[in-house]
Amino acid sequence: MIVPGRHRCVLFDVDGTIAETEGHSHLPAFNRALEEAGLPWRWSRDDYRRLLKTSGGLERLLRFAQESGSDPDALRESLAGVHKAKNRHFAEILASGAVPARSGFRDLVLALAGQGIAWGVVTTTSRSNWDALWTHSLIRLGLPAPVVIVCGEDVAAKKPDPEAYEQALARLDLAPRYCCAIEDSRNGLVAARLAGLEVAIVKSEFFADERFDEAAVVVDELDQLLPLVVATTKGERASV
Ligand code: XBP
Ligand code: MG
Repeated sequence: MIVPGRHRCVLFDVDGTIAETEGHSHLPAFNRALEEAGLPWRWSRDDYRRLLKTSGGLERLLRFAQESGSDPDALRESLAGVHKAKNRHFAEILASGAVPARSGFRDLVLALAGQGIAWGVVTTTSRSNWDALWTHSLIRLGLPAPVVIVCGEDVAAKKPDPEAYEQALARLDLAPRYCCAIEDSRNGLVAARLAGLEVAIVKSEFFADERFDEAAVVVDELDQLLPLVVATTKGERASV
């Protein structure tokens, strides 16, 4: 699926793909922000697994409000405040160094770089969350910087809409056949496929049981993509 000689850039999703941010940081950050706001809602891991079907933290809060019998429109302003506080807590958790990159991420990006393949970021999380992950977990890995970064604020429609991937391709000025995507969720898979990209799925904590039929390959860890990329440098078949 990763094709040296053709592919110029591998586009990485962030949450769940580069790092297990959802359970380790977004979920506790949501619960801290809800408590701080004086709301009675607390989310368990099972609640959060279900709520994650909705991309976007604010959208997730609005959905929960509706499910709880509240009027989401009446709560939009206060929930926007809760969401902002959630991202502040998220940054604090990241600053404690508690959320490393997933196993194999560093080696994979370096192996790609060794073949002249750049990497980029296509996420529908907030830019501040990407910045926190980069600053507190990724920068120390000594990687080349991503050549494109698309975040939630850059798009009108979040995954599974293809807009974020289409925007990345437009900024790179590349047709889909010159790139591929690595995702962990069905929403991300659908977004990338609708933008015309081949997709590798790396299973993550909350999405491991989703349907990934349209993926070119499904692995448990990023490490499993590495030998296939390295093999291609030895002149073997250039396809993962
Ligand atoms: C990420 C999301 C985000 C995060 C929370 O989607 O859905 O909403 O869970 O971030 P993907 P925000 O991994 O598919 O890009 O609160 O900043 O939205
Ligand atoms: Mg994800």
